[in-house]
Amino acid sequence: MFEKVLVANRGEIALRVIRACKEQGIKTVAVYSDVDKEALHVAFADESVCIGPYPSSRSYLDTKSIIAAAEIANVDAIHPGYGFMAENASFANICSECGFKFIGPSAEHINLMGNKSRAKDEMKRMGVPVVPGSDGAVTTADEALKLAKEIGFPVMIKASAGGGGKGMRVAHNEMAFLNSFELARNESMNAFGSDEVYLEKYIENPRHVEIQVFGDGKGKGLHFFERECSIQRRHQKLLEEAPSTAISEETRRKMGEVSVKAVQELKYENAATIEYLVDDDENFYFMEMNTRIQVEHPVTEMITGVDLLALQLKVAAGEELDLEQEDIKILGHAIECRINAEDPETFMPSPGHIEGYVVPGGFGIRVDSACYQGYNVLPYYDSMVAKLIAFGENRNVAITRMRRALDEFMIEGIKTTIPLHERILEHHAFITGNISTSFIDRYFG
Ligand code: MV4
Repeated sequence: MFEKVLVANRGEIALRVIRACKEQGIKTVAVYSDVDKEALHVAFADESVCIGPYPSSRSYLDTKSIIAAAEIANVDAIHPGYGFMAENASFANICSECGFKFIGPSAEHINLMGNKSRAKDEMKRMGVPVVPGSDGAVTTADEALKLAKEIGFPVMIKASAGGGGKGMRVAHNEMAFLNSFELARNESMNAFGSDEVYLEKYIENPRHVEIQVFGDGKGKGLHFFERECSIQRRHQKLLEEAPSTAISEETRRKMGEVSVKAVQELKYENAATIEYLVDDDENFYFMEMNTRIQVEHPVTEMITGVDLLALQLKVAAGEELDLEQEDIKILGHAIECRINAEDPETFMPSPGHIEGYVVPGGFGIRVDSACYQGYNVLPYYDSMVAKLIAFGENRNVAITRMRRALDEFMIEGIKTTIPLHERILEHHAFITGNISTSFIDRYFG
């Protein structure tokens, strides 16, 4: 096992990594920007190194500073968490070249899955169902229109370099298509520096269901069932749960099977999430493969009882993946509420000083947060202040427990989305599991 790991992140995920390291007897090194010296990840780590000023480009996204910190502290490995460096293939490469194990997949796998059109082709080749559409990228408007007519309207135009909803357009008919096509190409060029796009049949009102997977890099793969992430606003997830209310045992088995097959064939190493769109008939279609540990990983940990961060460290250190698919079972139901420092009505950021902070607890409750009373929520970083996770033997128990915990949670001095979560959890459509990606727009828009 590693002796010392550098955590190239901040906030709750930095704490999550440090906690996993501590439990395996691994020393930890925190890195921080000058505005983060009061942050809890600095206090929790064995050592810390300041890597620059607050613009992320000069600290948490600065490869040279992070590598210099790793050299100074003499670590064996670097954990990127999520966001920042987590899906940066060049960073993963430089880590290896400098003799630091990147705790994640190979740069090649990050690269492959970063190109959404290539990722889709590769998945299709491995027998994973994909949305009908163009095979690979389309370049000319003539070719695109011809293809769109073959696919049938409505059609979606997606940026190859996109993901997470950026550079996407829907065209409902032939009239609107060419304009949407040009808009999508321009948007994509401006956002990603590439105007490569591909086409797909548009799936109305889908659900977002994703499979947690793991590979040992030598052809062994495992899945940890699904997470339902349909409750989103502008592609930001608000609440996630596991298992999904949308799929039958049969679909669950199929989604797990094809996902594991892909991981095995790719010889993928470490944690990943395979995202699918699911329609009302439970057809599922590959959307994206995220090559990192995700924000919502705790719901999977709670329903399976497996520490996914510990598993990341073990696999990266070259230890055997001593777990078999039959040993991974769904033991109950878990829900995660992402609590953001935002106005719950307008979603405007609400950074500032936390005057009072009382976290909920009790049976089945978990809080992953890097906040404390007196902490200053900074305007420079994302607004998530806590993840509240409730586990119960079934969905109703998890809902009841979450409502009880939201009621206990006191965060004073800033606005938070706690009241929004309370309203979601008492909504009839949510309680009956009747949710899709339109839920927030429809009921809270
Ligand atoms: C789609 C789709 C409908 N049809 N693709 C949004 C994020 C990006 N990863 C893919 N997305 C979508 N792709 C086809 N062919 C609808 C969405 C979509 C969506 C997907 C998941 C969760 C929320 C969403 C909100 C709007 C649109």
